[in-house]
Amino acid sequence: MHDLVLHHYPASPFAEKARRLLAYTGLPFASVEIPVVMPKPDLVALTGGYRKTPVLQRGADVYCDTWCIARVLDAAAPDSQLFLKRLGAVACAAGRLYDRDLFMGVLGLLFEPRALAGNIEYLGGAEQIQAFATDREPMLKNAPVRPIRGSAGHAIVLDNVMRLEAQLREAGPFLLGERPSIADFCAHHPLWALTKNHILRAMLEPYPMVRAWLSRIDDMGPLVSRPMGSQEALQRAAEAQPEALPQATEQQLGSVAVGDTVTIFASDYAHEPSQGTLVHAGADELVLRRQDEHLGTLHVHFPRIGYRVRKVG
Ligand SMILES: N[C@@H](CCC(=O)N[C@@H](CS)C(=O)NCC(=O)O)C(=O)O
Repeated sequence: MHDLVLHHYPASPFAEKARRLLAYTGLPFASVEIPVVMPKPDLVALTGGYRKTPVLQRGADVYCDTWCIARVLDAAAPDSQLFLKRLGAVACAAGRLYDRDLFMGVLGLLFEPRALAGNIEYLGGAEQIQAFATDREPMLKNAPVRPIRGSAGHAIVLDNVMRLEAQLREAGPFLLGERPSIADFCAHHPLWALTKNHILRAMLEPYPMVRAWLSRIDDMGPLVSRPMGSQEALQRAAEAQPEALPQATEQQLGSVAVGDTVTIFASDYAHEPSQGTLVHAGADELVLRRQDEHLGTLHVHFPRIGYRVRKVG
């Protein structure tokens, strides 16, 4: 089996979700730092279009989105039981809401005028913040999901934090009991981003159970990683063959079928499509086979939920 390679950058909350999952599972990985803003030619060479952060690579298999990544890590470290047997449905449903609503609420707060100065240590200087804004504006244009600004964002964050505080006090140490689950990692990363902003961090002062739970996840580890250059990661892909596909459990995809040439793109924001042959459509994931001039055959994996598939031609 090939080594795990995480393509990410330090300030990304979703990358922090992947890093915490890696720390919890204890799986070693190589770490490729990618640009915060477009262009990202070496990342896109692997994905065929998808630009979001993070992406996990294992040889010639490329896993887009933290839900795909979590499933790969859970399979590689089965004792971690990220998707719990009891309460698994609740863990996933809660996790999806945290990833969307809590994350978008925190993003809204981070870009309020009163918090902007607090992003300098987090995102870099004024120039980087400007480049970030210039890159993200078109990415979020016409997106059905956007940062929740003003009092609405504040209300979502506070509501979640207050409920987490009460629940953790009654039934910790993790959200669904004794073991961490995917829900903990989905709730953690937006609040981690909040604590990176020294102005907003104070919001968590009155919530000791939440702060202790964040530290419990922050302290998981150690993170067993070594730095890798993007060219080495591409070479790994070029030298490898994709792993065997899962047993066929074909799902309904409307007018699209396995074997078709399709594009797959995120339905929320950053709609850059990846194109190839759909070679697997399971309950959890879609797999696209791409032929790259330099890298050969790649399998690019997407979660089934949150992505659209369109037939080409
Ligand atoms: N659903 C995706 C969301 C990933 C996401 O939105 N990541 C942000 C960074 S935290 C992103 O991609 N921003 C644009 C970029 O990095 O180019 C996942 O779970 O991985």
